[in-house]
Amino acid sequence: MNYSIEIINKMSRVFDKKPTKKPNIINSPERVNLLGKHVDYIVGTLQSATFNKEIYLIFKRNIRTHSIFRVFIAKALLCLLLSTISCHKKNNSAKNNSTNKKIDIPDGMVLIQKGIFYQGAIPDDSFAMQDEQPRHQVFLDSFLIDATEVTNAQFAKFIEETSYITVAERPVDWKELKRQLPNGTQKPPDSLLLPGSLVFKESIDKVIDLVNYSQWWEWRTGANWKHPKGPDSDIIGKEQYPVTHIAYEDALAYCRWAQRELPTEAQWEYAARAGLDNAIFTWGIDAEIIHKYANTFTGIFPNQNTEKDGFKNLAPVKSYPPNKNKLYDMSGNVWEWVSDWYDPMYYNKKNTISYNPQGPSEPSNNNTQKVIKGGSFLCNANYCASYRISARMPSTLDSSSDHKGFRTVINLK
Ligand SMILES: [Ca+2]
Ligand SMILES: [Ca+2]
Repeated sequence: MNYSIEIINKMSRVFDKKPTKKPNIINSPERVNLLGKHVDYIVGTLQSATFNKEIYLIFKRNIRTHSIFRVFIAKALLCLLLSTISCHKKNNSAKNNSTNKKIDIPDGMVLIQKGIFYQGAIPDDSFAMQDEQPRHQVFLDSFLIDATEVTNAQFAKFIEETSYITVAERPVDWKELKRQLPNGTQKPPDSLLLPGSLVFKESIDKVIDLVNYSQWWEWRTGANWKHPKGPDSDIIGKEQYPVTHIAYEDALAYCRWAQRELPTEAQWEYAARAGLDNAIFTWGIDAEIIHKYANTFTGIFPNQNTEKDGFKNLAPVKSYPPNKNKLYDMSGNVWEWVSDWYDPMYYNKKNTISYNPQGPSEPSNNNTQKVIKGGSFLCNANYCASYRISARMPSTLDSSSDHKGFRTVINLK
């Protein structure tokens, strides 16, 4: 069975429903995954402002004190004002105190207080895609979230206790793959369905065009979380690196074991924004200082990596300053699964405030993909620029690669 790049691209257009305001998005491995990650192998080888803005009442009165009576009225109003504010603060404090007393925050997690924020791209974000707009108000209850991406050490503990086998360590499920392919696609030889995962090629001499993503993505037999670059690689000494090659069900399995959940997209974005209402990035709006705050692809993607941020590949978690919520690597390093189904038109349906939104109730148009957030060490301004807070990318559930991981939450309500 031979697939030409043209056929693959044609199939890609059929499967891909994501609006493409910018053609550069096309290099994403998730595009590859739209065809089924294994097909790529076949191709590649055969060819608020938080407004937790609690709304403080501000009483403004111009009281002129020309008479004793007016002075009396002024004092009475002042007392009323002070007692009101005092009462409000007491209630707020009591809530926080009682919340803090009740909540046992596990090591490595951060409490995100309930609040309201604008989800989606700010109007001035020139990189914003159609599916990030319009931004809309969302209210969220308090929750706990991992300060870092889940690390190899954390995932290893899960594996040790459960003997769980990740999707990338299992033979390719032809029935599942077939479901993602055009009718009539013939089953490839079993030798092509051995366990493996997608790996970014680190040495690329020449890039013919930026549409042909098979130039830098490769299906590698034997690649998985313990062997990120293939059978000859390992994670020894990389315990504090984010775990990779995680498919959606792998992330869910870890969450069940840890008694956690994946964040919703709204939770992830609220936590990443950390009250910076008009920011594009977790550190503000200045794209020129990205190398100080996130592990991305500095230089010209995909073969001229300047390593200006200090890392050509993955970085250990906490290698860069946290955002204002004390969360690390919400921008870059590895993509992070969230629990929402991907629907490119989802934000268009938002014309009132949403309360704890969970995303679409079901996949749209048989588009069985979940959202991933934050971009990775492969994101670059001349391509996906998905290290922006509001950026969203669809990913098929069985897809895994060496730049995709996750973090977890504990819902408090
Ligand atoms: Ca980098
Ligand atoms: Ca990340």
